[in-house]
Amino acid sequence: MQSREQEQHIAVFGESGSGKTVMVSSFYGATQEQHYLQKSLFDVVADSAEQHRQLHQTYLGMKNSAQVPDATRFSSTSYTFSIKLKDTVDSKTRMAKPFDALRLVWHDYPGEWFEQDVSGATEAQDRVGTFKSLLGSDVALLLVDGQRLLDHSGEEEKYLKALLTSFRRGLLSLKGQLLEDGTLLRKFPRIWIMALSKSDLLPNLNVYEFRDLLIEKARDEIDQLHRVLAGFVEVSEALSFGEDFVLLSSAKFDADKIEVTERVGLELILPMAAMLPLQRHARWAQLKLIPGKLGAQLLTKAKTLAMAAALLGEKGRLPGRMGRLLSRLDPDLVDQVAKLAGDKLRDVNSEAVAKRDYLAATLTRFQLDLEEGEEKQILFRSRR
Ligand SMILES: Nc1nc2c(ncn2[C@@H]2O[C@H](COP(=O)(O)OP(=O)(O)OP(=O)(O)O)[C@@H](O)[C@H]2O)c(=O)[nH]1
Ligand SMILES: [Mg+2]
Repeated sequence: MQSREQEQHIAVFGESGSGKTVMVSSFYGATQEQHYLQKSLFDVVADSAEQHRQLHQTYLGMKNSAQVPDATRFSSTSYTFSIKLKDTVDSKTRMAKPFDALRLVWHDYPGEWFEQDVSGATEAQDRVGTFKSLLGSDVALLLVDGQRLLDHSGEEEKYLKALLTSFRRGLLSLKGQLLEDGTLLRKFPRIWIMALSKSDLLPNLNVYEFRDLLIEKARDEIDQLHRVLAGFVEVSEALSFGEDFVLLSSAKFDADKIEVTERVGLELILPMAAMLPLQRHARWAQLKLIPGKLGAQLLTKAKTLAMAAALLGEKGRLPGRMGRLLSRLDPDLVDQVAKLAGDKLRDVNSEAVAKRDYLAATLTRFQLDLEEGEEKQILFRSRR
Protein backbone atom coordinates (compact mmCIF):
# COMPACT_ATOMS: atom_id res chain seq x y z
CA MET A 1 0.00 0.00 0.00
CA GLN A 2 1.20 3.43 -0.81
CA SER A 3 2.20 5.37 2.22
CA ARG A 4 -0.33 7.99 3.11
CA GLU A 5 2.26 9.98 4.92
CA GLN A 6 4.81 12.33 3.52
CA GLU A 7 8.06 13.01 5.26
CA GLN A 8 9.55 16.44 5.46
CA HIS A 9 12.83 17.16 7.16
CA ILE A 10 13.44 20.48 8.81
CA ALA A 11 16.99 21.61 8.34
CA VAL A 12 18.07 24.15 10.92
CA PHE A 13 21.68 25.19 10.57
CA GLY A 14 22.91 27.05 13.63
CA GLU A 15 26.06 27.40 15.66
CA SER A 16 26.33 26.42 19.30
CA GLY A 17 24.06 28.56 21.46
CA SER A 18 22.10 29.96 18.53
CA GLY A 19 18.82 28.60 19.88
CA LYS A 20 18.13 25.29 18.11
CA THR A 21 17.14 23.19 21.11
CA VAL A 22 15.02 25.94 22.61
CA MET A 23 13.32 26.34 19.24
CA VAL A 24 12.32 22.73 18.77
CA SER A 25 11.09 22.59 22.39
CA SER A 26 9.12 25.81 22.09
CA PHE A 27 7.68 24.75 18.74
CA TYR A 28 6.54 21.40 20.08
CA GLY A 29 5.50 22.61 23.52
CA ALA A 30 3.22 25.21 22.00
CA THR A 31 1.37 22.53 20.07
CA GLN A 32 0.64 20.69 23.33
CA GLU A 33 -1.09 23.63 24.95
CA GLN A 34 -4.79 23.33 25.49
CA HIS A 35 -5.83 26.17 23.25
CA TYR A 36 -3.70 24.88 20.38
CA LEU A 37 -5.10 21.38 20.73
CA GLN A 38 -8.60 22.80 20.59
CA LYS A 39 -8.20 25.44 17.92
CA SER A 40 -5.72 24.05 15.44
CA LEU A 41 -6.74 22.29 12.25
CA PHE A 42 -4.19 19.60 12.92
CA ASP A 43 -2.40 17.88 15.77
CA VAL A 44 1.34 17.67 16.09
CA VAL A 45 2.27 14.35 17.69
CA ALA A 46 5.76 13.07 18.50
CA ASP A 47 5.96 9.54 17.18
CA SER A 48 7.86 8.34 20.21
CA ALA A 49 6.30 8.78 23.63
CA GLU A 50 9.73 9.27 25.14
CA GLN A 51 10.61 12.11 22.77
CA HIS A 52 7.22 13.63 23.44
CA ARG A 53 7.90 13.69 27.18
CA GLN A 54 11.42 14.97 26.77
CA LEU A 55 10.47 17.94 24.61
CA HIS A 56 7.41 18.68 26.68
CA GLN A 57 9.46 18.63 29.86
CA THR A 58 12.04 21.00 28.40
CA TYR A 59 9.24 23.31 27.38
CA LEU A 60 7.59 23.18 30.81
CA GLY A 61 10.96 23.78 32.47
CA MET A 62 11.28 27.00 30.51
CA LYS A 63 7.70 28.00 31.02
CA ASN A 64 7.35 27.28 34.73
CA SER A 65 10.88 27.43 36.15
CA ALA A 66 12.80 29.67 33.73
CA GLN A 67 15.12 26.75 33.09
CA VAL A 68 16.99 26.55 29.80
CA PRO A 69 18.11 23.27 28.24
CA ASP A 70 21.77 22.25 28.43
CA ALA A 71 23.97 22.76 25.42
CA THR A 72 23.68 19.77 23.12
CA ARG A 73 26.89 17.77 23.14
CA PHE A 74 28.35 14.81 21.29
CA SER A 75 25.28 13.42 19.57
CA SER A 76 22.19 14.41 17.64
CA THR A 77 18.55 13.56 18.16
CA SER A 78 16.04 13.29 15.36
CA TYR A 79 12.59 14.16 16.57
CA THR A 80 9.84 12.76 14.43
CA PHE A 81 6.47 14.43 14.53
CA SER A 82 3.32 13.60 12.69
CA ILE A 83 1.13 16.45 11.59
CA LYS A 84 -2.25 14.80 11.77
CA LEU A 85 -5.16 16.54 10.23
CA LYS A 86 -8.26 16.52 12.37
CA ASP A 87 -10.77 14.01 11.09
CA THR A 88 -11.97 14.62 7.58
CA VAL A 89 -15.65 14.42 6.82
CA ASP A 90 -16.21 10.93 5.53
CA SER A 91 -14.12 8.00 4.52
CA LYS A 92 -14.75 8.54 0.82
CA THR A 93 -13.23 12.00 0.85
CA ARG A 94 -10.51 10.60 3.05
CA MET A 95 -9.49 8.13 0.41
CA ALA A 96 -9.42 10.88 -2.16
CA LYS A 97 -6.98 12.90 -0.11
CA PRO A 98 -3.37 12.55 -1.06
CA PHE A 99 -2.28 12.26 2.56
CA ASP A 100 -3.59 12.25 6.08
CA ALA A 101 -0.44 13.08 7.89
CA LEU A 102 2.69 14.88 7.09
CA ARG A 103 5.66 13.59 8.99
CA LEU A 104 8.18 16.10 10.13
CA VAL A 105 11.70 15.18 11.15
CA TRP A 106 13.51 17.81 13.14
CA HIS A 107 17.20 17.18 13.78
CA ASP A 108 18.74 18.69 16.88
CA TYR A 109 22.50 18.40 17.03
CA PRO A 110 25.47 20.08 18.70
CA GLY A 111 26.11 23.42 17.01
CA GLU A 112 29.78 22.95 17.86
CA TRP A 113 29.88 20.42 15.03
CA PHE A 114 30.46 23.40 12.75
CA GLU A 115 33.28 24.85 14.75
CA GLN A 116 35.23 22.02 16.32
CA ASP A 117 36.30 18.55 15.64
CA VAL A 118 34.39 15.61 17.04
CA SER A 119 35.48 13.37 19.89
CA GLY A 120 35.65 10.04 18.10
CA ALA A 121 34.47 7.74 15.35
CA THR A 122 30.89 7.37 16.60
CA GLU A 123 30.39 11.08 16.84
CA ALA A 124 32.02 11.60 13.46
CA GLN A 125 29.58 9.12 11.94
CA ASP A 126 26.65 10.75 13.69
CA ARG A 127 27.73 14.13 12.37
CA VAL A 128 27.96 12.97 8.76
CA GLY A 129 24.65 11.15 9.07
CA THR A 130 22.91 14.18 10.51
CA PHE A 131 24.31 16.55 7.90
CA LYS A 132 23.28 14.13 5.16
CA SER A 133 19.73 14.17 6.46
CA LEU A 134 19.77 17.94 6.76
CA LEU A 135 21.01 18.25 3.20
CA GLY A 136 18.18 16.02 2.03
CA SER A 137 15.55 18.50 3.21
CA ASP A 138 13.56 20.77 0.94
CA VAL A 139 14.02 23.94 2.90
CA ALA A 140 16.85 25.00 5.19
CA LEU A 141 17.01 27.71 7.82
CA LEU A 142 20.34 29.29 8.53
CA LEU A 143 20.33 30.84 11.97
CA VAL A 144 21.87 34.22 12.68
CA ASP A 145 22.06 34.56 16.46
CA GLY A 146 20.35 37.77 17.61
CA GLN A 147 22.39 37.79 20.81
CA ARG A 148 25.67 37.68 18.92
CA LEU A 149 24.45 40.40 16.58
CA LEU A 150 23.64 42.56 19.57
CA ASP A 151 27.05 41.82 21.10
CA HIS A 152 28.62 43.09 17.88
CA SER A 153 26.52 46.20 17.65
CA GLY A 154 28.17 48.61 15.21
CA GLU A 155 30.54 45.95 13.90
CA GLU A 156 28.06 43.27 12.91
CA GLU A 157 30.22 42.34 9.94
CA LYS A 158 32.71 40.67 12.28
CA TYR A 159 30.12 38.22 13.55
CA LEU A 160 28.30 37.74 10.25
CA LYS A 161 31.45 37.06 8.25
CA ALA A 162 32.72 34.61 10.87
CA LEU A 163 29.37 32.81 10.98
CA LEU A 164 29.05 32.37 7.23
CA THR A 165 32.69 31.36 6.94
CA SER A 166 32.31 28.73 9.64
CA PHE A 167 29.30 27.17 7.86
CA ARG A 168 31.18 27.21 4.59
CA ARG A 169 34.31 25.63 6.08
CA GLY A 170 32.23 23.07 7.99
CA LEU A 171 30.42 21.97 4.85
CA LEU A 172 33.54 21.94 2.70
CA SER A 173 35.47 19.85 5.19
CA LEU A 174 32.75 17.20 5.10
CA LYS A 175 32.03 17.42 1.39
CA GLY A 176 33.91 14.25 0.53
CA GLN A 177 31.87 12.27 3.02
CA LEU A 178 28.57 13.95 2.23
CA LEU A 179 28.74 13.26 -1.50
CA GLU A 180 29.05 9.55 -2.06
CA ASP A 181 31.56 8.93 -4.87
CA GLY A 182 31.44 12.62 -5.61
CA THR A 183 27.91 12.39 -7.03
CA LEU A 184 26.09 15.68 -6.82
CA LEU A 185 22.92 15.69 -4.77
CA ARG A 186 19.55 15.93 -6.45
CA LYS A 187 17.52 16.04 -3.28
CA PHE A 188 18.87 19.09 -1.52
CA PRO A 189 17.41 22.15 0.18
CA ARG A 190 16.87 24.42 -2.79
CA ILE A 191 15.61 27.17 -0.55
CA TRP A 192 17.89 28.53 2.16
CA ILE A 193 16.21 31.03 4.43
CA MET A 194 18.28 33.40 6.52
CA ALA A 195 16.67 33.37 9.96
CA LEU A 196 17.34 35.72 12.82
CA SER A 197 16.99 33.73 16.06
CA LYS A 198 16.32 35.50 19.39
CA SER A 199 14.77 38.35 17.43
CA ASP A 200 13.08 39.44 20.69
CA LEU A 201 16.46 40.94 21.63
CA LEU A 202 16.29 43.25 18.62
CA PRO A 203 12.71 44.49 18.81
CA ASN A 204 13.32 47.40 16.46
CA LEU A 205 14.74 45.37 13.64
CA ASN A 206 12.23 44.35 10.99
CA VAL A 207 12.87 41.74 8.34
CA TYR A 208 13.84 44.33 5.73
CA GLU A 209 16.48 45.76 8.02
CA PHE A 210 17.72 42.27 8.82
CA ARG A 211 18.01 41.57 5.10
CA ASP A 212 19.82 44.84 4.47
CA LEU A 213 22.24 44.24 7.32
CA LEU A 214 23.26 40.88 5.88
CA ILE A 215 23.68 42.14 2.35
CA GLU A 216 25.47 45.28 3.37
CA LYS A 217 27.85 43.68 5.84
CA ALA A 218 28.46 40.20 4.50
CA ARG A 219 27.67 40.00 0.81
CA ASP A 220 30.98 38.42 -0.12
CA GLU A 221 30.60 35.67 2.45
CA ILE A 222 27.03 35.05 1.32
CA ASP A 223 28.26 34.71 -2.26
CA GLN A 224 31.01 32.34 -1.20
CA LEU A 225 28.68 30.12 0.79
CA HIS A 226 26.21 30.17 -2.09
CA ARG A 227 28.94 28.92 -4.43
CA VAL A 228 29.93 26.16 -2.04
CA LEU A 229 26.32 25.00 -1.72
CA ALA A 230 25.93 25.13 -5.48
CA GLY A 231 28.88 22.75 -5.64
CA PHE A 232 26.85 20.12 -3.77
CA VAL A 233 23.82 20.05 -5.98
CA GLU A 234 22.67 19.00 -9.41
CA VAL A 235 21.23 21.85 -11.51
CA SER A 236 22.49 24.50 -9.20
CA GLU A 237 20.51 27.22 -10.98
CA ALA A 238 17.50 26.00 -9.08
CA LEU A 239 18.82 27.18 -5.74
CA SER A 240 17.62 30.13 -3.72
CA PHE A 241 20.23 31.07 -1.22
CA GLY A 242 19.94 34.13 0.96
CA GLU A 243 16.89 35.48 -0.83
CA ASP A 244 14.32 34.73 1.85
CA PHE A 245 14.47 36.09 5.36
CA VAL A 246 12.56 35.50 8.57
CA LEU A 247 12.64 36.71 12.16
CA LEU A 248 12.28 34.06 14.87
CA SER A 249 12.01 34.08 18.63
CA SER A 250 11.21 31.03 20.72
CA ALA A 251 10.28 32.99 23.85
CA LYS A 252 11.03 36.18 25.65
CA PHE A 253 13.87 35.62 28.10
CA ASP A 254 13.98 37.80 31.19
CA ALA A 255 16.34 37.41 34.14
CA ASP A 256 13.98 35.19 36.13
CA LYS A 257 11.22 34.40 33.70
CA ILE A 258 10.81 32.88 30.27
CA GLU A 259 7.64 33.97 28.50
CA VAL A 260 7.06 31.03 26.18
CA THR A 261 3.87 32.50 24.80
CA GLU A 262 5.74 35.43 23.29
CA ARG A 263 6.95 33.70 20.21
CA VAL A 264 7.81 35.20 16.86
CA GLY A 265 7.77 33.37 13.56
CA LEU A 266 7.62 29.81 14.88
CA GLU A 267 4.14 29.52 13.42
CA LEU A 268 5.71 30.15 10.01
CA ILE A 269 8.00 27.14 10.10
CA LEU A 270 5.47 24.57 8.90
CA PRO A 271 3.96 26.89 6.29
CA MET A 272 7.42 27.73 4.96
CA ALA A 273 8.42 24.08 4.79
CA ALA A 274 5.20 23.11 3.06
CA MET A 275 4.53 25.99 0.72
CA LEU A 276 7.78 27.65 -0.30
CA PRO A 277 9.02 24.68 -2.36
CA LEU A 278 5.79 24.55 -4.31
CA GLN A 279 5.82 28.20 -5.17
CA ARG A 280 9.51 28.40 -5.92
CA HIS A 281 9.59 25.25 -8.02
CA ALA A 282 6.63 26.48 -9.98
CA ARG A 283 8.40 29.73 -10.68
CA TRP A 284 11.62 28.00 -11.70
CA ALA A 285 9.71 25.75 -14.04
CA GLN A 286 8.01 28.73 -15.65
CA LEU A 287 11.30 30.54 -16.05
CA LYS A 288 12.68 27.33 -17.55
CA LEU A 289 15.54 27.60 -15.12
CA ILE A 290 15.46 23.91 -14.56
CA PRO A 291 15.67 21.45 -17.41
CA GLY A 292 12.40 19.66 -18.12
CA LYS A 293 13.21 16.34 -16.56
CA LEU A 294 14.49 17.58 -13.25
CA GLY A 295 11.90 20.32 -13.15
CA ALA A 296 9.22 17.74 -13.56
CA GLN A 297 10.77 15.62 -10.86
CA LEU A 298 10.96 18.45 -8.42
CA LEU A 299 7.45 19.50 -9.13
CA THR A 300 5.90 16.11 -9.11
CA LYS A 301 7.26 15.27 -5.73
CA ALA A 302 4.32 13.77 -4.02
CA LYS A 303 3.97 16.29 -1.25
CA THR A 304 4.22 19.22 -3.58
CA LEU A 305 1.51 17.72 -5.68
CA ALA A 306 -0.55 17.06 -2.66
CA MET A 307 -0.41 20.71 -1.88
CA ALA A 308 -1.37 21.68 -5.40
CA ALA A 309 -4.18 19.18 -5.40
CA ALA A 310 -5.48 20.38 -2.09
CA LEU A 311 -5.54 23.96 -3.24
CA LEU A 312 -7.15 23.21 -6.56
CA GLY A 313 -9.50 20.69 -5.07
CA GLU A 314 -11.39 23.63 -3.71
CA LYS A 315 -12.84 24.25 -7.08
CA GLY A 316 -14.56 20.92 -6.85
CA ARG A 317 -11.94 19.18 -8.89
CA LEU A 318 -10.16 17.25 -6.19
CA PRO A 319 -8.30 14.59 -8.11
CA GLY A 320 -8.40 11.05 -6.90
CA ARG A 321 -5.20 9.18 -7.41
CA MET A 322 -1.59 10.12 -7.77
CA GLY A 323 -1.54 9.05 -11.41
CA ARG A 324 -4.23 11.49 -12.30
CA LEU A 325 -2.51 14.12 -10.23
CA LEU A 326 0.59 13.75 -12.32
CA SER A 327 -1.23 14.29 -15.57
CA ARG A 328 -2.79 17.43 -14.20
CA LEU A 329 0.42 19.14 -13.47
CA ASP A 330 0.61 21.39 -16.47
CA PRO A 331 1.99 24.92 -16.35
CA ASP A 332 -1.52 26.32 -16.19
CA LEU A 333 -2.27 24.49 -13.02
CA VAL A 334 0.99 25.56 -11.49
CA ASP A 335 0.14 29.08 -12.45
CA GLN A 336 -3.23 28.87 -10.73
CA VAL A 337 -1.69 27.61 -7.53
CA ALA A 338 0.89 30.34 -7.50
CA LYS A 339 -1.77 32.95 -8.12
CA LEU A 340 -3.97 31.97 -5.22
CA ALA A 341 -3.47 34.88 -2.89
CA GLY A 342 -5.17 37.68 -1.00
CA ASP A 343 -8.96 37.77 -0.98
CA LYS A 344 -9.34 34.74 -3.20
CA LEU A 345 -7.17 32.76 -0.83
CA ARG A 346 -9.21 33.91 2.13
CA ASP A 347 -12.44 32.87 0.37
CA VAL A 348 -11.09 29.45 -0.44
CA ASN A 349 -9.92 29.07 3.15
CA SER A 350 -13.27 30.03 4.71
CA GLU A 351 -15.07 27.72 2.35
CA ALA A 352 -12.78 24.84 3.31
CA VAL A 353 -13.25 25.53 7.01
CA ALA A 354 -17.02 25.62 6.55
CA LYS A 355 -16.95 22.33 4.67
CA ARG A 356 -14.70 20.85 7.35
CA ASP A 357 -12.23 20.02 4.65
CA TYR A 358 -9.26 20.12 6.96
CA LEU A 359 -6.58 19.44 4.43
CA ALA A 360 -7.55 22.26 2.14
CA ALA A 361 -8.20 24.45 5.15
CA THR A 362 -4.75 23.72 6.53
CA LEU A 363 -2.93 24.38 3.31
CA THR A 364 -4.77 27.59 2.55
CA ARG A 365 -4.18 28.56 6.18
CA PHE A 366 -0.47 28.00 5.59
CA GLN A 367 -0.61 30.37 2.63
CA LEU A 368 -2.43 32.95 4.68
CA ASP A 369 0.10 32.63 7.50
CA LEU A 370 2.88 33.45 5.07
CA GLU A 371 1.02 36.48 3.79
CA GLU A 372 0.44 37.63 7.35
CA GLY A 373 4.11 37.12 8.18
CA GLU A 374 4.94 39.45 5.32
CA GLU A 375 2.45 42.03 6.50
CA LYS A 376 3.96 41.91 10.00
CA GLN A 377 7.41 42.36 8.45
CA ILE A 378 8.79 39.20 9.97
CA LEU A 379 8.98 37.34 6.65
CA PHE A 380 10.45 38.38 3.34
CA ARG A 381 9.91 36.04 0.43
CA SER A 382 12.15 36.17 -2.61
CA ARG A 383 10.62 37.96 -5.58
CA ARG A 384 12.71 36.05 -8.06
N1 LIG B 1 16.25 36.07 24.00
C1 LIG B 1 16.24 34.82 23.53
N2 LIG B 1 17.14 33.95 23.96
C2 LIG B 1 17.12 32.69 23.47
C3 LIG B 1 16.15 32.28 22.52
N3 LIG B 1 16.37 30.99 22.22
C4 LIG B 1 17.43 30.61 22.94
N4 LIG B 1 17.88 31.62 23.71
C5 LIG B 1 19.05 31.61 24.63
O1 LIG B 1 20.12 30.94 23.99
C6 LIG B 1 20.56 29.87 24.79
C7 LIG B 1 21.03 28.73 23.92
O2 LIG B 1 19.93 28.14 23.26
P1 LIG B 1 19.95 26.63 22.79
O3 LIG B 1 18.65 26.34 22.16
O4 LIG B 1 20.38 25.73 23.87
O5 LIG B 1 21.09 26.69 21.66
P2 LIG B 1 21.53 25.51 20.68
O6 LIG B 1 21.53 26.07 19.29
O7 LIG B 1 20.72 24.31 20.91
O8 LIG B 1 23.05 25.31 21.12
P3 LIG B 1 23.89 23.92 21.04
O9 LIG B 1 23.09 22.89 21.71
O10 LIG B 1 25.16 24.21 21.73
O11 LIG B 1 24.09 23.65 19.59
C8 LIG B 1 19.38 29.53 25.68
O12 LIG B 1 19.82 28.92 26.86
C9 LIG B 1 18.74 30.88 25.92
O13 LIG B 1 19.39 31.55 26.96
C10 LIG B 1 15.18 33.26 22.09
O14 LIG B 1 14.29 33.01 21.27
N5 LIG B 1 15.29 34.49 22.63
MG1 LIG C 1 21.13 22.44 21.57
